[in-house]
Amino acid sequence: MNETPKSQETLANLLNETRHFDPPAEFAAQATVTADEYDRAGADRLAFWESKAERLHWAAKWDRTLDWDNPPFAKWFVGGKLNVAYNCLDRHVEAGNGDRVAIHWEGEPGDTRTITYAELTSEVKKAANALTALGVTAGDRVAIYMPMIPEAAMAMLACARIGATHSVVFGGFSVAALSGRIQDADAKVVITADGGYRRGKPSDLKGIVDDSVAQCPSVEKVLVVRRTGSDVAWTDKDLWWHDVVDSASDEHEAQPFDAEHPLFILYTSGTTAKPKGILHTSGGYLTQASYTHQAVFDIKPDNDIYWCTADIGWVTGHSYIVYGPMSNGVTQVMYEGTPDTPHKGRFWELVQKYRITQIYTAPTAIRTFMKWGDDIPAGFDLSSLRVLGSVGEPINPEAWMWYRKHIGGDRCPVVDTWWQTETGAMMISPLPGVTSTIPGSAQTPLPGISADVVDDEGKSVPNGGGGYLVLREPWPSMLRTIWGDDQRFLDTYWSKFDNMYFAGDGAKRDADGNIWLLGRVDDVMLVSGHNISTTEVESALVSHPKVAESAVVGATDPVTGQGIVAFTILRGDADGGEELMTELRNHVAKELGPIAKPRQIMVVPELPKTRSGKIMRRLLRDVAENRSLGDVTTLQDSAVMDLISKGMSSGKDED
Ligand code: 6R9
Repeated sequence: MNETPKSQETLANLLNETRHFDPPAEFAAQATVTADEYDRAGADRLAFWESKAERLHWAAKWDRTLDWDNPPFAKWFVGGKLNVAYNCLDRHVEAGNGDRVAIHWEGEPGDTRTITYAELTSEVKKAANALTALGVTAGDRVAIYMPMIPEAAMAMLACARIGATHSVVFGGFSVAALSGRIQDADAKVVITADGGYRRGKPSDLKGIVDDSVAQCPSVEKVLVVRRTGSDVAWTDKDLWWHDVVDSASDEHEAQPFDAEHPLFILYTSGTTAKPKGILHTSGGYLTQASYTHQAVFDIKPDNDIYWCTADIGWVTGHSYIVYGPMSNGVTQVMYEGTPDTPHKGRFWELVQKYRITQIYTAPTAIRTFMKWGDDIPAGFDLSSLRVLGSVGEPINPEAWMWYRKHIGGDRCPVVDTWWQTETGAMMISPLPGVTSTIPGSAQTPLPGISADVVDDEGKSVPNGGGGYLVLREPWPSMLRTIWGDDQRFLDTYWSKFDNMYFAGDGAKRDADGNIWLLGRVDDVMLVSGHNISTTEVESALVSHPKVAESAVVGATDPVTGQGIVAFTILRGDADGGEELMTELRNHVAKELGPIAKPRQIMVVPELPKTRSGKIMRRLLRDVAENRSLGDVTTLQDSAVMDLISKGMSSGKDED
């Protein structure tokens, strides 16, 4: 990792100079969180986190902030008791904000629902009573396999309310993925829907649940929300949500649970191997999800209309649709469908319609919008926006600049937030109104977080150096273990370095100490003895005006060890002939040095991604190496791999 082609300057060089954007004075003047947060957290980290825990309602206060006697098994707010759903719902109603809209929901076909905090509280109470009547008790696991409808959030909160541990499985996953996750968690109940709308068509969720449940003897009941009205097969385990929830009482007193009570399991496969059931608990998780949401988006619950475009089946949906925003009592927009249905301006139409103030989306979406053209967002009034967030992958400087200019009107701070399913909440991000932002860098650990970049020996690298991203101190929303597999938890995250959490990402520090993420270390390529990050080559390609998106992998090369193979989506009507391929290869060589010149560039119409937008480089490596494809269960769209094999026949360039 230490010897990238032109070392630390490369990403900054893509812009010729590193640009800084100071927070506008008016924004800074009204910012919720100020620069002294860093000082307070630095002076006494545990006292800082206690002050953030105090933003929540506790039925019993903790007697110890952190128990780190048996690392890496942390306990936060030991002895404290709280109810997570009460914190997200009842307390806002009790504070007199029951009439505030919790969710402006927009279905893909254009149907809408407006749900206030009072209504949401009442629905969750009913669902909690219904689950209890089905025999679900504290500690049981409930699998949730849902489209993006309000009942998905209600189901999660109902579980939280009764102390059941939810395991949300993304609604695009296959029978193999769903049944494996149900079995691993030994779930007692599954909550699903008859379908949801995506790209104009109802998806089939119930059929996949039926085939999965047939392999999962632990499942006693399946609760089905009617969304699309499609015909569905019915088994003797099935119950309609509207039959059991609508008739349940809306009186339910939330019982407090221990701060370390399991809140949810969320499976993460990364892009390889058997999925890991990441376990999160209650008090510490909610403390950090809530605080980071408030601080990083400058949340003002009285005025803001916040929108996170993630799916609820991704950790971003857990922390920044359900637990963060709702604990802060903010109004949010929730959208069921895809950005291109019925037209490519759908997102911007929603911003205009609801006067959205914060948007949180992924670089892959931003690059897609760039590809679709500047004129699309230009056709809508986006002047309500105040903060723009990015998450999921490194955001290349070009996409960052486009986001700032074409969505944010050069007015809104852009916050690039680095975190993981495992970290539970944001860890590295600018603070709007405080940080001078730099396109392409996640920059600084948030207050109370100690991230570092270290070398092979675990020593901090100086400014200008590169290495591995680690977290040196426990944080409140950290994963507690891998469900049922403490050993794998130790091996995966805690064995590479002593007393440090290894995130699996490469990173470097620029001359000013800002952190730049370089992608997963497993993706780093070794070309003629030089470590080259896929992110940097991708960024270099995307900085060429004719390239919309790119994914880079290393393929075995008899001469250089690995050769760089790039899969590229061109912008608009660019012609992918030989000449352009040569131009692109030279462009990378110019930006990063000749060693980083791709051996081969293939023009493709799509890239294989997970639903959270992460490129499945493993599959592209299989293509580049001419191997048969490995496990594709987490692929967002299986047709993509056919498109790629077709796309590969055009635009091959090997000299
Ligand atoms: C929240 C989420 C985690 C991995 C992480 C890293 C990549 C996420 C990023 C980022 C660079 C950012 N990642 N945010 N890389 N800059 N702002 O994405 O969780 O799905 O578990 O993925 O995503 O590689 O290690 P998860």
